[in-house]
Amino acid sequence: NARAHEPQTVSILGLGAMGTALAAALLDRGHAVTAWNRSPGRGEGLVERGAHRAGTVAEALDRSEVIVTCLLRYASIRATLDPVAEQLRGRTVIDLTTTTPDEARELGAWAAEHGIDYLNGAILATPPMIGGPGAQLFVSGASEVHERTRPVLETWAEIVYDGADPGAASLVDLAMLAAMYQMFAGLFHGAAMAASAGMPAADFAARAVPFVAAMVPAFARDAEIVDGGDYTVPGQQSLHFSDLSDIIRASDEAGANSSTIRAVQALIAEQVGLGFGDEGTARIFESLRRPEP
Ligand code: FVH
Repeated sequence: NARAHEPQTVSILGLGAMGTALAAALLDRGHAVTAWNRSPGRGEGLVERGAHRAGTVAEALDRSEVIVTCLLRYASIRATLDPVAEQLRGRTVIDLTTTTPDEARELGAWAAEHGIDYLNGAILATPPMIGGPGAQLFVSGASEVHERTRPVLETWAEIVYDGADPGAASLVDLAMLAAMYQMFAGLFHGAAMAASAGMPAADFAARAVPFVAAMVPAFARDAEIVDGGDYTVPGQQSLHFSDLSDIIRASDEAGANSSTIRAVQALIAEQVGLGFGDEGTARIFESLRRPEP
């Protein structure tokens, strides 16, 4: 429980929507915050709530042992931290910018080279959710750094520690976002098909949301089959039975863009073509675990 810990001193670099929310949550819990942003006019209200506004990155670093970066992309982290690498020696950087796993690993190697403790974090929340229920933060990097910074991390969200590989938190974050975006693309495709008959998207949503919500938990069983590696487990729908050509024809007849459903059909066809048509649909995983043929 973050409230049970001593107040910490934290510098936040990057006062976009997320950086501002992170700083505000720290202030709410009594931590001392120094805030810096590349351009003026961001981080509204933080000074009034008690934050110190640093005019330079160097000044922000001077004031805290723990430095949080919440910037836009990997290049912006390096542009901000490279010039102050020596000043960061012996300090701790928690990077909450969205990065790929390899970018996080590269940043970890850069930090180690300069004697900087580093933790990678991936936020699964919108700015208004920070500090409230439902916000999650995946972190990875040295367990000692994770343990030591936990009072700060818990100010923002529920923490899931993904282990010592700095890239791990980014990998799980982006894997979950990949799943989410593809699920939404499927829903929009369904709405586009229904729209051809004049159905408003809201009406489609009212019927599709409960259906999809009821189907999603089945993924947990599919996942067990994937982990077991035996796709012949009884009770599954077979790949032969999962032919999607009716759906594709209906989509074409509706004049909708059928590319998303064709992509799923291609994954099924790949496994059927390899002779696995009698096995369960969870075998689609085998088409997805490698690059496209
Ligand atoms: N907002 C959200 O819902 C998502 C939730 C999931 C995680 N993301 C990630 O958080 C990072 C920051 O997102 P953000 O929402 O705060 O983004 P912006 O409001 O656009 O602010 C961007 C800040 O980055 C600064 N910045 C950009 N480029 C540079 C640079 N080259 N050097 C220094 N700072 C830079 C920018 O500064 P300025 O443009 O105001 O000067 C803002 O402070 C992000 O990785 C999300 O993927 C948020």
